[in-house]
Amino acid sequence: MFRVLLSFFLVLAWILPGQAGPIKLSYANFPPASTFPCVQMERYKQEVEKRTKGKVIIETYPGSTLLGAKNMFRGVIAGQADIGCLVMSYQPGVFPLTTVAELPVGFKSAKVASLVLWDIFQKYQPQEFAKVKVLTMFTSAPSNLMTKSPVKGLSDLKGMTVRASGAAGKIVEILGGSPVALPMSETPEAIQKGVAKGLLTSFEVLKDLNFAAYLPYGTQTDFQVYPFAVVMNKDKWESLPADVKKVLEDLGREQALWTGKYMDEHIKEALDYARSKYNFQIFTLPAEEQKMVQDKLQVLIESWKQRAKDKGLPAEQILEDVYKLKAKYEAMGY
Ligand code: 3IO
Repeated sequence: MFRVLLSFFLVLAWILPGQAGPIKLSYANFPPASTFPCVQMERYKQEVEKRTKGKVIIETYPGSTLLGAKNMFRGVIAGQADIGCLVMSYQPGVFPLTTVAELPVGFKSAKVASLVLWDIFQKYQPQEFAKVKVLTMFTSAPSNLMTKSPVKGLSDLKGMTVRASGAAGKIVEILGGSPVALPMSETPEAIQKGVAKGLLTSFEVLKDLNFAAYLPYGTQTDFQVYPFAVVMNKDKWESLPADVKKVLEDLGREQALWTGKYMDEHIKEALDYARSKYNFQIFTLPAEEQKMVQDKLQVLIESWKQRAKDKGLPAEQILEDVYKLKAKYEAMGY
């Protein structure tokens, strides 16, 4: 009798944790906790936990502690993390459709670019994300140069090693610099060791990764944005109850907008910090060079179109939608 009871309780103890108690989800991120992809991750965690009334708990892993930048997508597909945050620009060729968002189409804010990216994703439901559930997407703010020595014109950029990935790397190359393609998580070391003498990304890293201490000069170029996706393991997604799925579905666009807004506002704060603490100085390219740069960068749009067409995507239509959505959100005052 005792043995029967014992095995009964053992079986119960084995079953119960799977039934009761909150659903725990791990969320991996590649850059340090101070950076905007991790700030949005903490906000996402809080909102999900609040809206599911504690039914879901998200455990966050910033700083590549669970998955790094380069194995984020694979790792989430394989189930090493339930959720992961990735940058499409870090894996050339893997995201032929959503890399439309990293083209130099003249985005002026992260808010507009993030909403455009989300809408394009929703409309085209690209095959490149078929193996995961996409929870949200957003972008960095338009990229600017941060450098060890001032870049007041294109001649100053000649041969300069500049950390930039994806389309940003191609921009550096087209303009005569020498791109160093590394994810943001490996950039502080590259800058400190002098492997790269500059950086092409949004200005908020001056504060969040303290790059202002190493790179006291800026050039306002507003080139392109880096597109991000937050993805969930598909089996994990399918295992979630309907009410939890609804909370996550409802949060997708809202999170894109929140993150874009946070990014745009945080940049002002970071620039104030860099100016007052490190006397950070910003230059702009001469007007005639700005025009020339715009013309030279058109080749990126053409080559994206060709690659997209090769993959059977309606490239012209996608690009037209990008311009239309951008104009729409700009007119709405975003
Ligand atoms: C970025 C990535 C990680 C942390 C902060 C960041 N700010 C802008 C980006 C965009 C990006 O992916 C990159 O590599 O510049």
